[in-house]
Amino acid sequence: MQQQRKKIVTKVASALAGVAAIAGGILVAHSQAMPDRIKFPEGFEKGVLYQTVNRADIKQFRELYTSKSSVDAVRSGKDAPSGTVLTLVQYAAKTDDKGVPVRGADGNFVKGNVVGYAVMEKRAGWGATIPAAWRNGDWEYAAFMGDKTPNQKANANTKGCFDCHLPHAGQDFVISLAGLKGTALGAAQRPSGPGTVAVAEFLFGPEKVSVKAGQTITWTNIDSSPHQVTLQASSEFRSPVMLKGQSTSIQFNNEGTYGYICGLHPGMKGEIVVTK
Ligand code: HEC
Ligand SMILES: [Cu+2]
Repeated sequence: MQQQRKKIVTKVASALAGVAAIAGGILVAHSQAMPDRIKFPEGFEKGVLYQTVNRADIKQFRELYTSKSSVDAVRSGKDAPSGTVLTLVQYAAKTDDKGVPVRGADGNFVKGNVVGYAVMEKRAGWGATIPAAWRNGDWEYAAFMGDKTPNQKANANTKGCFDCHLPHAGQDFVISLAGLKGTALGAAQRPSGPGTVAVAEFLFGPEKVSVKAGQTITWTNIDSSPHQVTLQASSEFRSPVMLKGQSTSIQFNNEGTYGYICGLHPGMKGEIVVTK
């Protein structure tokens, strides 16, 4: 065990040698301390199931849990209190013989095996040990395998977790905050017509849109999962996170081809072609 841990730490240290100047020993110390800091949240399922997600992009069904006291605090307008644990359970979605996820009567994907758990825990003071460049307040991250043992590989590089949640600083780094608050919007209408793109089932539709310079494209999110238009132009541009029913518009003034992805689900891709 001791030896195994030493090996992992060495590997992290060398893989991240390039950023050592900024992060220094802190990063290694953090990775090393990581698996001990967050324990598997036994009994999480006795808390509140505050959101489910059909992850069509990776064929998973997800359940998000936290304690009643944390839900109550957030719903009364406070930040998630110290001691809050958010548990995300990842199930493989059952698929038909064509590999398409099967849906139950409620419209959700049907659960297969648990493939892993992702956990966020917040404790006063924890943020101080995380390099300021990617700190998420006092949140810490950990991943567990389907059998609840630590996911060593993911835990050796939790920087990836911090990086992806960092743009959500405005909502306490909790991407599913609307679900936690109970403010997620209801039914959303699929938009149609020129210059509109629907974001549904983890796809941009149509995936490719052509417009004349000066025109505006409007994206509307139909999914209960949040999405975000992220243009990969000369400098990255991220739209606000769109909850169900929300829209975002971008005016394209310059000719060219603009590839974009979802900032939350990088596997989602689209393209805008702007002509004269
Ligand atoms: C590619 C971006 C990305 C990375 C990397 C990432 N997450 Fe997330 N995370 C999300 C999104 C998007 C959600 C919202 C739920 C969903 O769509 O599955 C989320 C939700 C969560 C939640 C539920 C609370 C919340 O913020 O909504 C937890 C807990 C969580 N992630 C933990 C982790 C852990 C632990 C890691 C690293 C092992 C990690 N995440 C890495 C994008 C990411
Ligand atoms: Cu998305």
